[in-house]
Amino acid sequence: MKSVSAPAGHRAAPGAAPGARPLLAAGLLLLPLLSACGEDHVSRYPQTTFAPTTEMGEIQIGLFNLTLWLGVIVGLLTFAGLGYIMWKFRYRPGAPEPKHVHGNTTLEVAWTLIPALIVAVIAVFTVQAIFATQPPPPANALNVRVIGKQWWWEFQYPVNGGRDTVVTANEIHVPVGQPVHLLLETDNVLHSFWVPQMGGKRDLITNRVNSLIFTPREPGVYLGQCAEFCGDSHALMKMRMIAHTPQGFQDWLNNEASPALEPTDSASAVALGKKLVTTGVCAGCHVIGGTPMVGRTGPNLTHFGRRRTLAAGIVENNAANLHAWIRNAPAMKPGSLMPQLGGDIPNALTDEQITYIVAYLQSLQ
Ligand SMILES: [Cu+2]
Repeated sequence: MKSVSAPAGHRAAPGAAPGARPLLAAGLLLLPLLSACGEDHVSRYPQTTFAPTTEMGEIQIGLFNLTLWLGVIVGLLTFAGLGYIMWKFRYRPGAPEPKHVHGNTTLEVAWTLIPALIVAVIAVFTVQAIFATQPPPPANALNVRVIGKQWWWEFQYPVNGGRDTVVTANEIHVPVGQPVHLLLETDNVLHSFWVPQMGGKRDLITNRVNSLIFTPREPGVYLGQCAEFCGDSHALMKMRMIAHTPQGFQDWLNNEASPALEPTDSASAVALGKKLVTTGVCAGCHVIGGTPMVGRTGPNLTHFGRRRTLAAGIVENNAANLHAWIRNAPAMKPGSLMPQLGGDIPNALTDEQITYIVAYLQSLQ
């Protein structure tokens, strides 16, 4: 084949012959799959489904790989056949006209049976996976009630034999080595719980409790988010799953079950902030254990200072972000039920007052 130079500005990779372009394109298409094998894959793509850490996730990636490779084989065979036929019966000046063929029973039976067989194989493994990933809740499972909100997550843990409940938001803590049984519900629209490395997503449906059971294996922080369009800030409805050692989890749970610490110095910024929070506008929507606050619209803030992020995982939980959030939450999260509280509105909190509130909330460890 005679080599032809590509026009300027329209070259393939340097040194690549024009015939190498289809190969290059195929390589580029396979790149995401190859990058799935890299060491830093999870740090580059924290919501990856290619690095499962539970049995459920492994079963699901197994199904994906099965259908992927069957598809690759069928695709390669089809294009090889197509290429061969196009080459063999290409136009040649003066050649006789090829024989006309109308139907071929053997071929037609073959290309009906083979796909049916492939689909049957996929079906057997899929049905197996459905049963394997939806077992009845094991007796030793940790039950966590998950409630989808617009746009954040509430997590409830029964403690003291079910007499009390630990309520937290946006960061779900679990122990490794123990099955976790999530009881998923919503008090508004549809949402979907999804921490990709833990396995598949499951919907939160109005007037129904769905369940999701998996056993975390590796301690760590896993990113997740709502996977069902649920309104203005659906894309800002993130969460973190923190998998602890069993002892680490118990320590966390014991701390969560205790009331918030009292400010030690009654003249401090923390104490001034506590007064503003517990007697002011915050009390209408939030609860802080150990204070008279009873609001149920917003997240429970009893140990807010320990959370890594705020506003359902969209920004780091630090003083500057918290200040900006309290000042004007809807500016950070469109449609937020938390109203603008500072800035240019009637009866706004002053920046100084917000600084005290931030100090108090950060002290809630
Ligand atoms: Cu949602």
